[in-house]
Amino acid sequence: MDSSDMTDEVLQRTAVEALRTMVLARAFEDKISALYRSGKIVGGVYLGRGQEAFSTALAGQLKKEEGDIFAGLIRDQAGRMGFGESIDDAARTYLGSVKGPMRGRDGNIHRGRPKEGMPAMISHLGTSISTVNGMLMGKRFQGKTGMVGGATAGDGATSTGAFHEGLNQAAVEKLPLVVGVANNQFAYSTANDRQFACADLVDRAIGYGVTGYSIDGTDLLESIKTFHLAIARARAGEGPQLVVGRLLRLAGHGEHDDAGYVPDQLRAGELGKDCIEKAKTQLLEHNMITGRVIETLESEAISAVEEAVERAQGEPKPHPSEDSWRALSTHHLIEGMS
Ligand SMILES: Cc1ncc(C[n+]2csc(CCOP(=O)(O)OP(=O)(O)O)c2C)c(N)n1
Repeated sequence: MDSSDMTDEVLQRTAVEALRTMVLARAFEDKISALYRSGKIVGGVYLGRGQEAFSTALAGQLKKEEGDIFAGLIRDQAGRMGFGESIDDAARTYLGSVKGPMRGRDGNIHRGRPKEGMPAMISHLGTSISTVNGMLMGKRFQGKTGMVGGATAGDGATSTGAFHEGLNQAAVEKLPLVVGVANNQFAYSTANDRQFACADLVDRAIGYGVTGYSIDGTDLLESIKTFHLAIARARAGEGPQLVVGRLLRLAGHGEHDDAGYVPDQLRAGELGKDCIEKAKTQLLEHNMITGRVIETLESEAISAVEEAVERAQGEPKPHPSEDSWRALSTHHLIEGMS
């Protein structure tokens, strides 16, 4: 099995859909950033700018209707949308609307729809691996087969005990897990050379006994082909797959951070290239898309974001005494209580 199993037609369809998702995620995050700067968002705002290609190349190729799972992190707006999260779900959570999936009670990025295969994000780095393991094992115990679980981690998350335990457990259990490690060179302000001593994080794959891939995470087509192969192998029972993408976050750790610790040389180099601009050029060169379609994707994304934000802004916040403040981690969330 190799990535050439992907026909030109499927590659083109996947790439155009991925670009649509990337453009939508960027438009949404640009809007959220502007709202944050004008004091309209409570809590922190963390963006995935520069990581959209890698994120959606994984999640956009998972099939939630077939029982797949995706556990994204703070840089995975594009992945969430690629997996099927609506702009309304995202906008309502940032703006505290009671109509959002967390009913306006949980912060910004801590949202999900577990019943639909998307667990709410846990901040503790590395823990999403064991969350997905548990969901996959649960399905296994129910006799369900054929699904894949995707999880993401930053370079910093790979140094936690939770990451190690999760990946080790997935390898021992031969779970159909695909982990996308977005190596954006920094864990907050700590650079790679202060985080780990191996040459490439993919070197760890052999220690866990899992298949590893090291790719340019700013390259959409390379990311799609690699995740296509990794997902197919996981689905075919070949066990966990670890994909490490080299990239750079084109934002601060959060919108409160000016990322002054990122050297200009790194920003000016290959990793500092904007994956969306790169994808547009790539798709145009391969005759997969026209300039006109790109313009349409962009204008549709801006309108859809404006409409969703306006809707969420007009909706009520949770009522302090009349609404239930029961924790959303109960079975009510799992069962899809709105
Ligand atoms: C176990 C744990 N330790 C520390 C933190 C605080 N923290 C939040 S984000 C972050 C940096 C994460 O870096 P990385 O995993 O590379 O992801 P990135 O933010 O670069 O996408 C840290 C240290 C945490 N959330 N969990």
